[in-house]
Amino acid sequence: MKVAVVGATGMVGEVMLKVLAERNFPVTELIPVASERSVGKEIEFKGNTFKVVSLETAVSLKPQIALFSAGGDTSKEWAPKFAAAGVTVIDNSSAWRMDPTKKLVVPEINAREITPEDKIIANPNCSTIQMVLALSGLHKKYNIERIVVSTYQSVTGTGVKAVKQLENEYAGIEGEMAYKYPIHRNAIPQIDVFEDNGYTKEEMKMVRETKKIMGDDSIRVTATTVRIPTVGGHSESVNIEFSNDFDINDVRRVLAETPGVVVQDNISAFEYPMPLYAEGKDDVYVGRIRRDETQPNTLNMWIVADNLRKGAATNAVQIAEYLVANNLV
Ligand code: A2P
Ligand code: 11C
Repeated sequence: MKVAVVGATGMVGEVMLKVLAERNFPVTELIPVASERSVGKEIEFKGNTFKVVSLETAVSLKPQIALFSAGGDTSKEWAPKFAAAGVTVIDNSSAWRMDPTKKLVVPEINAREITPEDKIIANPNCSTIQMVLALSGLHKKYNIERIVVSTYQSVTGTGVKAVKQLENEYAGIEGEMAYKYPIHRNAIPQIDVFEDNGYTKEEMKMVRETKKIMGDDSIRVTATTVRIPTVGGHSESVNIEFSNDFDINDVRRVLAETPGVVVQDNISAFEYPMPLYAEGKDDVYVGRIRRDETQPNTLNMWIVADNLRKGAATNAVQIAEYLVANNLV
C-alpha cells in the first residue's frame, strides 16, 4: 500500500506513523505530507527516511490510502481532491463527520457500513470514540435511553502548543498560551467554541457523533467537557440509563468481552483506570463500574483512553486495516 499521512509532523500524525509501524500495516511507500513550511523535512519510518511533500505533490503521487490529521480546513479543501484522484481518505478532523453521505466509523462497532464507494471516511472525536466503544455492547444488550457524561480531557487533545503551555506553567516560565487561562492547577470547563445552545462544540460532538455511530437517534446524550492538566489521555465519568435492567456481573462480562475494552475494576486493590497508565496504549479502560442507586436501570462508570491512540491514530489505522482486509481499496 502506498500510504499518505497528511499532517505527518503534527501531534496525531506522528502517532499515526508510530501506529502504522507498530501494527505492521503493509506500507510499501510512505508519503508524509505537511504544510509548505515543512516540505523537505525528513521523517523516519521503520528505519527509512522520507521527505515531507506538499498536498499537491501527494495527490499527484496517487496513494491508495491517505490518513488526514491536518485540521478541518485542510480536510474540507483537500479530501475531495484526493478522493477524486481515487485515493481513500480517512479523515481525523471534524470536517465530514456529520455529513450524511460520509460514514463515521469506530471499526469494532460499525466498520461493516463501509462500501467501496466510500472515498472519504470520517474518524470520530476522541472523547466520543472511547465512550461509544465501551457502551456499544451494553447498548445492544440493555438499550441505552440516556447518557450523562463529564470529561476530564488531556491537553494533548489541543496539540503541541497546549502541552508546551502546561510545561511552561509547571516550570514557572512565561510563554505562549494555548488556552485563555492557565491550565496548571486548573480545570477549564470549555473545550472548543460555544454553540448557540450554551454547550461547547466538543460537547455537541459527543451528542451528535454518538447517535450516528450507534445508528440510533433516540439515545439522549448530555455532556460537560473539561480540560485538565494531564497529558496521558481523556477520562470520562459516565452515567447511563438503560431501558432494561441489568445484572452488574453481566455488565462486567459484556465489557470484558468487548474488543478493544479492558476492564480495570477491583476497588479492594485500588484498581481503576487512570490516564497516567493509559498513555501509549491502544485499549479503552473501564472501571468504577457500579449501579446508580438513585434511579432504576442506571449505571455509573469511568472510562479512560489515550486520546492520541484509540481516540485518533489507532482508530484511523484500524479503519485502514479493515479496508485492506476487505479489499475495499
Ligand atoms: P506543519 O508542521 O508543517 O505545520 P498539530 O495539530 O499537532 O498542530 O499538527 C497539525 C499538522 O497539520 C501538522 O503536520 C501541520 O504541518 C499540518 N498542517 C497544518 N496546516 C496545514 C496545511 N495548510 N496544509 C498541510 N498541512 C498542514
Ligand atoms: C480535544 N477532542 O481533546 C478534542 C481534540 O474533533 O477531532 C479533537 C478534536 C476533533 O480538544
